[in-house]
Amino acid sequence: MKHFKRHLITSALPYANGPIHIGHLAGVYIPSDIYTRYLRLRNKEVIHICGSDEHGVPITIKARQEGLTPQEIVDRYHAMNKESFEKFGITFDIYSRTSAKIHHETSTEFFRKLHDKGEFIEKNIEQYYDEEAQQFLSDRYITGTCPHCNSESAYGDQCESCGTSLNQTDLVNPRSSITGSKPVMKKTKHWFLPLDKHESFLKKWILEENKHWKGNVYGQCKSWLDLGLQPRAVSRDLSWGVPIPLDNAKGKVMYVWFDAPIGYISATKELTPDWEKYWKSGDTRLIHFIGKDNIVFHCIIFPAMLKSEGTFILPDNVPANEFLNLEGNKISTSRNWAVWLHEFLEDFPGKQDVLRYVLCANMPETKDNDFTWKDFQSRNNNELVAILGNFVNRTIVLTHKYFEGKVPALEKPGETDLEIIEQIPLIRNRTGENLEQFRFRDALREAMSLARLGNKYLADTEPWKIFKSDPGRVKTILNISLQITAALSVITDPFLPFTASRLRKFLNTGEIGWEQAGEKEILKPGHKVNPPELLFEKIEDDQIAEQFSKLMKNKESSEQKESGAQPPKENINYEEFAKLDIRTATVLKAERIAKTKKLMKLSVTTGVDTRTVVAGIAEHFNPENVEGKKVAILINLEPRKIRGVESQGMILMAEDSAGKLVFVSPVETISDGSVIK
Ligand code: B3M
Ligand code: ZN
Repeated sequence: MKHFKRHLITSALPYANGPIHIGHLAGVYIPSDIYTRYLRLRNKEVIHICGSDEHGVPITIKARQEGLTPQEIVDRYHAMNKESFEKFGITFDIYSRTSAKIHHETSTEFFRKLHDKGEFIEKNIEQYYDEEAQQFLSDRYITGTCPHCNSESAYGDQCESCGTSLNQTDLVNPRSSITGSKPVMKKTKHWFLPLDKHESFLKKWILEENKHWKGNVYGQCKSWLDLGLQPRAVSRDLSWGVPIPLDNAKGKVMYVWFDAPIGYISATKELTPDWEKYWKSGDTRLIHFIGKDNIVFHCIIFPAMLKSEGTFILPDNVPANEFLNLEGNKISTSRNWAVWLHEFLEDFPGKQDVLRYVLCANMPETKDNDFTWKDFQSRNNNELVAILGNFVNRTIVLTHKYFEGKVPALEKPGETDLEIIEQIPLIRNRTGENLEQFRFRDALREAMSLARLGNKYLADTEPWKIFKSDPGRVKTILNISLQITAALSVITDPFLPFTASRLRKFLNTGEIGWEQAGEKEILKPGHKVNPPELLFEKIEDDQIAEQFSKLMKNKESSEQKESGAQPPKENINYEEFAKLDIRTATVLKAERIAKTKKLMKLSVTTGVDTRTVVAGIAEHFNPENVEGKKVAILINLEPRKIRGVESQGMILMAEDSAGKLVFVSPVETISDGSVIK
């Protein structure tokens, strides 16, 4: 293996168009944070880079929907996401953003260099254009039917239903998401990165030299490479993004996936004047933490960009994760099927480590995995409370009870005691080895096995029963238990940083290094420890039920939004309903009311009488199509003058969310004046 002097860790830059949820955390930021914290504990030179990805079409669409500018949208979510990460103890050395000046400069320079070196090809291509909005439609501005799965909401670049990546011309029945109109084809010029030119290099580099990458990552790269690579457009006709720095490129910006990964470089520049040491020396180990949907960009496209530029290092590893599902369903922002970090913090204040623990234990390392609230509760109650919390609490309480809070001496340890002591460095080592292989779940299991071991040791030796008869033995048992607690404060630190820091507080110690965690007497006899506090508390059934019903409620309201159905009105009682006198009737005559767009004057025979009704239907129907219609009419509505015409009743109509209007009329013939009840 190559010898590296320093580590450059990057975490995918989340789009600043929405908050962060548990899927992001489990897929990217928990593993990258654990890994970085581990390296720091081992005194390695390391920086961890992240920031907001603030360009791209979805941000402009969201801005348009909310009547705000894209900058206002990204300002909001950048601040919000930065805070969520901080509160969850995700320790970036910098959390920058791609709307920053330094990023625009860096990506501009990068683009220009590739252009000047002749690394791009320029092409005039046909693209969909919205004539009403006078705008080219790229990526998510165009929707249509997926040719593979017939989903009607596929985007110009991808179908989210079946995951296929698409070209906009693949879409059946394309529509503009701006105006809903049918787009036309128009010529436009774009710059392309000729990935095909880099294919043989990429094949050798990935398929031969990086066989050690995770199976899911290697597999995805291989299938891309086997399919053969094509030139990829790196510019877009858009106004939001980094402008293409060329004369003949007005109204064009870089494709978001071109500038976003350069964001790692700009953020490093912002962090340190020494940035080139990280990005340009062969003894730096670059590792990208990402989710599986970003694999092609980090393993194929960005490396091709870096290679074309010529002075940068390439990633040594890209330990991408698969997806985390929620209660058996795919996490979805638009359907509000997610657990949002800012909401979790409100509902479970101070329980960040519990979530970190559960997300690490269920990390989708090799395949998609599921988060359930039941599992959250049981891991908290049965593992964190019952094992880790219980062990630490008993150890410290007993130390205070028997030895005034002072670490007792290790007196004449027996064979079983020595075996326990030997286990400490072994467990630490196995935890570290798993982390180095990006096996976070196994690493956590190992770390917890030390707490299990301690818990069992106390249960087997029962020091509380033998203190009177054999205080010397109790000293040994508690010395060892305290050493285990001290080791736990180190090896749980990458996973549970808040808990580890509380452990250090209980133990009255400063930071203990990874190396020290395997030493014999981490805590010296006579060292005074603090009185304990509760480390974890039980989570009750009703808290879990509440979370579950919150999810269900979110789902229902977003389904209503999707179908366009309005939420139900408040209940009324039967008496209130019975007051309505609704009858079947026939429209005899219909005419438009002059000088109005919407109104029509109807003459209706109700079985009781013939009366005049004014209805707002003139935009939807022609009078001749209304005459003779069987309708339902509310006849005891107070008469009202509308545009000089007295309206005596109300014709019942149904209207959908798109504004389509139809008469509510009996399907079978029935005489006029029949009561509807
Ligand atoms: N913003 C995609 C995502 O959040 C993208 C990552 C950029 S990393 C350079 O999935
Ligand atoms: Zn599809």
